[in-house]
Amino acid sequence: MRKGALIGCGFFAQNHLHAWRDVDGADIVALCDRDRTRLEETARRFGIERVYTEADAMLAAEGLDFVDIATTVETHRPLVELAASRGRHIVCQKPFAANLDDAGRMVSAAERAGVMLMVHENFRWQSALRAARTEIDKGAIGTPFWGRVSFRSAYDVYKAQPYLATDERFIIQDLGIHILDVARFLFGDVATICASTRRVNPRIRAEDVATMMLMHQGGVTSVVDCSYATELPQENFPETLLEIDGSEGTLRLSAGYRMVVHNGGETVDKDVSPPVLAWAERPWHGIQESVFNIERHFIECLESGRAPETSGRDNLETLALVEAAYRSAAEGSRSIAMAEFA
Ligand code: NAD
Ligand code: 89Y
Repeated sequence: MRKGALIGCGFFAQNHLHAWRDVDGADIVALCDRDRTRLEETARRFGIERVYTEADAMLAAEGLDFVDIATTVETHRPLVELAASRGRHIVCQKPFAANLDDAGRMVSAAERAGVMLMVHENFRWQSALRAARTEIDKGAIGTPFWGRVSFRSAYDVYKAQPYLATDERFIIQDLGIHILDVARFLFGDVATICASTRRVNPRIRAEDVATMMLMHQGGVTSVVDCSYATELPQENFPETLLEIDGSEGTLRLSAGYRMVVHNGGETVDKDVSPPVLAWAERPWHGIQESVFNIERHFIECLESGRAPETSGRDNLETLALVEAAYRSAAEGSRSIAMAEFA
């Protein structure tokens, strides 16, 4: 059994803790939060007795195998470096770091300490998106040449995550980061990107709409589009929709988790709805299942010694896309070569 501790007992960490209870081979034995009220409420909810308001005190006192960092981005670098200096394996929430320089230093710190570092980049672990990737890998649509990865919603995300309305950056850094990572997961690494952004909601500080075009190294062109200003007749939050065209057919993942694969005159229509785990709540259930899947993956990687799919080093590529998208948008949607970020 791997002993872990969670740092940051806020909104999303509750999903981490529910999921850890279901992961074989992991046990969360201690909690840390600077906010004593949140810490104690969470400790009571999950029956965890060992609680700390300071992460270094927790790391000094507890014999842990890993820490799971679920704080917001400003504290990721000091907490990752602290955990690495104590020789603990690390899971860190997205956005992994506030900038690429910090991210590189965090990856180096983990590598120097010989600990595993996984970014909690969970969207690609949603079962509907994995089902689409399985179809591509099977060759069901031949060789993909074009794709669209789309997330459009008017869901009130500001209620549970008020910092999204006041941070200097919003949709690319918070949500686009996942959708860009899904584009990498489906179509591979990226050669160039261009982006446009805008703010539609006057009550928030930063951009709530972003449209990006990516030329992938393997030859696919993709469009990654995100919006929290899109009121549809049916609210699809938090579904990521796909349109993928290949040399032999097409794949569509539409609202309601409906996947349609068309090839050679034959069309297969499948319901790829995620399960609603015992502790999950609609509409978050697909995301909640992906939290369980990525945590299970982390423990499997610790067992096998394999690098996690979304290791810190891998995530540098996703973070570089975020930076490049902001740069492109600020420079009139100029096409940015990812080599600029190497
Ligand atoms: P939150 O503000 O609700 O919770 C963060 C908690 O961390 C707070 O309770 C705060 O007191 C605590 N904290 C901050 N610094 C600390 C420190 N140094 N030591 C101990 N505790 C500390 O934030 P949230 O909405 O839960 O978001 C947390 C992270 O999760 C963010 O990075 C966010 O982007 C991410 N998130 C991810 C997903 C996903 O699907 N992957 C979904 C929502 C949020
Ligand atoms: O913070 C975001 C995330 O990671 O997934 C959805 C979200 O909660 C709001 O955009």
